[in-house]
Amino acid sequence: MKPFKVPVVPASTITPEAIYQQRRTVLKAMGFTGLSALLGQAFANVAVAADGPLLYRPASAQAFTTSEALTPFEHVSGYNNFYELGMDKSDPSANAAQLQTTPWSVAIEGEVGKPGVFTLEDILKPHALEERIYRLRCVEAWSMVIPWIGFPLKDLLARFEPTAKAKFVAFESVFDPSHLIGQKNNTSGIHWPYVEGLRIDEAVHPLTILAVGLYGKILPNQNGAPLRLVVPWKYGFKSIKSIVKIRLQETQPQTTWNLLAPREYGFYANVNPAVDHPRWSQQSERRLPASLLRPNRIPTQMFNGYQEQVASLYNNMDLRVNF
Ligand SMILES: Nc1nc2c(c(=O)[nH]1)N[C@H]1C(S)=C(S)[C@@H](COP(=O)(O)O)O[C@H]1N2
Ligand SMILES: [Mo]
Repeated sequence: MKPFKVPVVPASTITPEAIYQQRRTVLKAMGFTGLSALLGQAFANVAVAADGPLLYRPASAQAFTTSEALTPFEHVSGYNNFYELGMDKSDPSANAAQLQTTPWSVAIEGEVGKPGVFTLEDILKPHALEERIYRLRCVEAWSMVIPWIGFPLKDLLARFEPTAKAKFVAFESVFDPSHLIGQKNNTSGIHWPYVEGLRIDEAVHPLTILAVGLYGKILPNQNGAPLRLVVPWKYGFKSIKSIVKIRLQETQPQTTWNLLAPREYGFYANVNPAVDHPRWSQQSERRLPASLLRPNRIPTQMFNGYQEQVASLYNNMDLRVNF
């Protein structure tokens, strides 16, 4: 990450989330569940429709949602880190058209019984979509609350039959330097493609999802269309965007920010207010939308507030060493 800057984010204006909230209430009242078959159908549209609504069910458990105020759509889709599309927060939305999402395929490799290269449609078809309202805490000390639409990574991995040697999952983002400005003129110093990884128990945790949408619609390109990881108890950089490869393996994968600055960004990257970044405190965060006049600074929670769900994954680990 670049050195911490105080961004100036305009105050919230009238946004689609009011409409979204209304629609959600209606869907919930209708008991919008048990639609797996229909959802499979709906996927015919996912790959082709640019902006269509998605069919999904509400979060299936209390831990998968929050009553905190949602970050307005304009901020979720206009204030982004996606270095393939540029380094400033406004670059990814401005350059979103550079990301070519059709056709899209995902390679599943390594320690699996059924490896292969699959079209996006084949990847998505069996999965019912669910809303997950998660906090997203960037290592740069800002945060949002985002209503994702997705499905558990666990369910996808199971289809490809991981072997006993599958101890880690490695992910790779799109590589398209002829279109993506950040890869064409590499000013970030990132060694492309962007790569990330999880331990297998983290990957199959019920909170870990692959997202295909947010605010009830297909993911905007700048948020990592057509398929991105969301791991809500870890710093945002773990939630790799625009995934083209998933590899199960025995060894711990290399990860982009750790390669770039190993003393600043670890493999685990669990949100932890007690372990500061070498260049800034992690004790609090700016909940967006925020501004200079209304900084909206709130305390950062251990594991981003998901302690009850995930602390046991790290029982015997020193989180200062494994940061
Ligand atoms: N491929 C890729 N994935 C990425 C990034 C990136 O630059 N490239 N940035 C990460 C960071 S630092 C954050 S905070 C989140 C931001 O996700 P959002 O823009 O959807 O809020 O994406 C993460 N995933
Ligand atoms: Mo981030």
